Amino acid sequence: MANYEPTPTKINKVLIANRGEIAVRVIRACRDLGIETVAVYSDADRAALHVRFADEAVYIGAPPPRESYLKAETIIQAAKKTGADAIHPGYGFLSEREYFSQMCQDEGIIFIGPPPHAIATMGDKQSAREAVKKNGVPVVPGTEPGLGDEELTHAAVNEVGFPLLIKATAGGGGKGMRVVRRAEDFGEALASARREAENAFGDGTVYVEKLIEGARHIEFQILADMHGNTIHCGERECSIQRRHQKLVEEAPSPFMDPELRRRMGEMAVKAAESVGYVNAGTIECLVDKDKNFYFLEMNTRLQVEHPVTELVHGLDLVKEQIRIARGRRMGPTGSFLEPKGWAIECRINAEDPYNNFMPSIGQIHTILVPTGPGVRVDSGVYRGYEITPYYDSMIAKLICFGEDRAEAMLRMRRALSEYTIMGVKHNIPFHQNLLNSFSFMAGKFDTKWVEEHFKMGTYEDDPNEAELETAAIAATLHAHRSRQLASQVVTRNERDTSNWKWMSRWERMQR
Ligand code: MV4
Repeated sequence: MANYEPTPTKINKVLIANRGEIAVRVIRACRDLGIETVAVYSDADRAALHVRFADEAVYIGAPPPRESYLKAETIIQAAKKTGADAIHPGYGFLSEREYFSQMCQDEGIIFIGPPPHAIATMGDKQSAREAVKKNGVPVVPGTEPGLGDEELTHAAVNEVGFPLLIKATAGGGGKGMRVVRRAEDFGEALASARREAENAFGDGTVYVEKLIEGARHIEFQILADMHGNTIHCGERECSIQRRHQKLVEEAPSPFMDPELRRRMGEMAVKAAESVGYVNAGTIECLVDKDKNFYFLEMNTRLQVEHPVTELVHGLDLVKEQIRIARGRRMGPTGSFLEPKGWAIECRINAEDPYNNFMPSIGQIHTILVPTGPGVRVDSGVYRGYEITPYYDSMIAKLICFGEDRAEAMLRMRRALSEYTIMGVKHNIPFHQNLLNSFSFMAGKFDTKWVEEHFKMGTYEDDPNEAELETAAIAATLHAHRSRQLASQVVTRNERDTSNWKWMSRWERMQR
């Protein structure tokens, strides 16, 4: 199906069309493979780590993405000028633009990612639904493409039923989504979803799905080469999120069992095959309490959270991407890889968890980065680095590995307590609170849990630890006072429990 030339081609130099930690990550894989690298940078990134680590760097414009990292033509020219024979798009920016994959192909530059048609089909949420459905993949019951307002309303009321969800066809990130619980609210919700989609994507097309409540967000990593091999590399649990921003991911999912993994993995491979997918991709699924699962969408790029998969499957996904793009057979064989051990990733954002996750800018004047057994840090910052308002607030990913979930969590607690960042506010205290939360420890959470049940500085989800409440209140007061004293310093989580206490809670919970 793939219309790529499957004879191996050389890649001697890669241009990375991205910035920050992911650009650094890709440069590292290239270095490991002996491939030269070209960074691109905006005015805001002159002193960025990806510029320092690459062999060459090309200036591409002003800080706003539209004037630099989204300028496809300028980036292609930079590749030609430096003699790069391939482009890695990272995530975000141009990574899921069909035209960029096509432009690379037209210019004889290897795009380290999927072919244009796979990006296009999966980018349109309705054509994605139709494509995978034809291949026997379960989707949430919903409406067909091409319905006008009247037909859509009729189908919503008479076929889908309530509660339901209106979604934007061009969707993503929850934009243009509306929950509707009563027939009389449908008309208004439809109009406002259309308006929002039109504003966000320039396309007001929407469709309707049955609302799946209390579900978990579980995604499968896919690798496909040009020789017809498509495999999955297990799942990631991504339910710990806030306003469609993931905060913590883990692999495997605490909710998974081998039989469910086998069935969902098979489904994920079929979904990727339905569009002739090539390279790395992710199948996003919803899984309800009864373990019914549904395809939601496919992300046609390398994801932020790919390291947790790398750690439990012992592979380097960026190396595999490059190998696949060269027309080689992928490294891993067999259609299934069993996870070994446990990995958790905390996204370290320059956001204040005590103030509604408000983004913070400024200079990092002090930074101590954790290391030690089972700790990996993928970061784009260093001492003296200036965090600007132009890009997203994620400054690093802290990824911990252990033999089992408890060891991974204990190492994460250790690493979080070592991590010192001063000069900007950051969300390390959020992660520390989360790792002490009973629901998180028990793996009992869904996609709404952080927004609706988790509270900073309390253990209120914990029925057995009422005695810690007082300490928690004292710590909150202390934190508040300290913030008044030094507004750009986030205080440590002073009421942090000892590992002995943590382990005894863990053991109580396993019963
Ligand atoms: C859903 C859903 C419930 N039912 N579809 C959110 C963005 C897009 N990726 C799909 N999303 C959802 N689709 C049906 N039929 C709930 C969500 C959803 C969600 C999904 C994954 C991760 C976080 C989420 C947070 C809120 C809603």
